[in-house]
Amino acid sequence: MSFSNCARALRLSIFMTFLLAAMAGNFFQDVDINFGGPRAQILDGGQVLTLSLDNSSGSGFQSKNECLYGRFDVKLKLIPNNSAGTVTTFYLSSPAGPAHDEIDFEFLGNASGQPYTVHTNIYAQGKGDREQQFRLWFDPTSAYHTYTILWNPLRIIFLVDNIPIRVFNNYEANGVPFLKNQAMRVYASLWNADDWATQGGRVKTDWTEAPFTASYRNYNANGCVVSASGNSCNGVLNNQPWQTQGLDANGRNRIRWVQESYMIYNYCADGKRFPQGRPKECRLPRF
Ligand SMILES: *[C@@H]1O[C@H](CO)[C@@H](O)[C@H](O)[C@H]1NC(C)=O
Ligand SMILES: *[C@@H]1O[C@H](CO)[C@@H](O)[C@H](O)[C@H]1NC(C)=O
Ligand SMILES: CC(=O)N[C@H]1CO[C@H](CO)[C@@H](O)[C@@H]1O
Repeated sequence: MSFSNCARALRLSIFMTFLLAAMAGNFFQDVDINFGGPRAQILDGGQVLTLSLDNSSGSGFQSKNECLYGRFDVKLKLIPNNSAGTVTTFYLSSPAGPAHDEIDFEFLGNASGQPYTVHTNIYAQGKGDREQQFRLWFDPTSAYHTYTILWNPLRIIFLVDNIPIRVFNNYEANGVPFLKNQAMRVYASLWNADDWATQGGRVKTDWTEAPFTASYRNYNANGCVVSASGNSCNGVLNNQPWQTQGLDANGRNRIRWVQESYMIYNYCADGKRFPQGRPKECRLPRF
């Protein structure tokens, strides 16, 4: 191979490596450990991040970037065996404050052999109270599965292995606040919540089994990054599929299947909680 071919091959391979890194995400480049110090570990050259919890602290990470809209994917393998009392999370949040926005995926642990609960919630301008909970159709502790938060100007979609489980439509025109003015960071954490998480707080964390560990990989944030130099989407919001994504007929069939078979709590169906009437979005089309 001549020198110039070689240089070209080298340039090409550097370019390909960069391209793959940009597509696959790399925890060293994309996130900061924000609590728990050495309980959070980045492994395999940035491909895997483990969080652990012991009797003195949990741990967590946050994205370096803040986004206004995006598609955020991660593969997650939850704590095996007895995870009672623990909560593992993957969520978006704007800075804390009385009008903050937040989109939550929380995984509530359980005693060995008992099912995890997937807890979801959405805070718009400081107000949450929009919980929906699900069981999973697989064991989330035996292998990695993909959990996705998709957030565009039209709706928010929660997906598990690319199957939509929940949609929150933009019903601003009907007076329901939507998340559209505040950029958010991605967060993930593992912490002790044995005062409420498992079977209403009756089953406590068994510290003799600590440390508890959950593993994340294939983190991929594809969003409009907001920084001092502007917005990376430059106001263009239709050049990538996620930016206008909704549910097609297949997606609607799948979300119906999930909600009929695996939803275990829906705030919209909790009449006791809303004696003055259910929230407005609950009276509008679900997807
Ligand atoms: C925490 O766990 C360690 C190791 O098992 C143990 O030595 C220590 O006493 C525990 N601390 C508390 C506050 O329970
Ligand atoms: C744990 O298992 C019990 C019994 O199957 C179930 O009622 C509960 O919803 C499960 N999840 C949590 C987080 O408690
Ligand atoms: C430490 C422990 O109890 N590990 C067990 C967790 O559960 C798997 C099967 O679900 C067992 O193979 C491990 O021995």
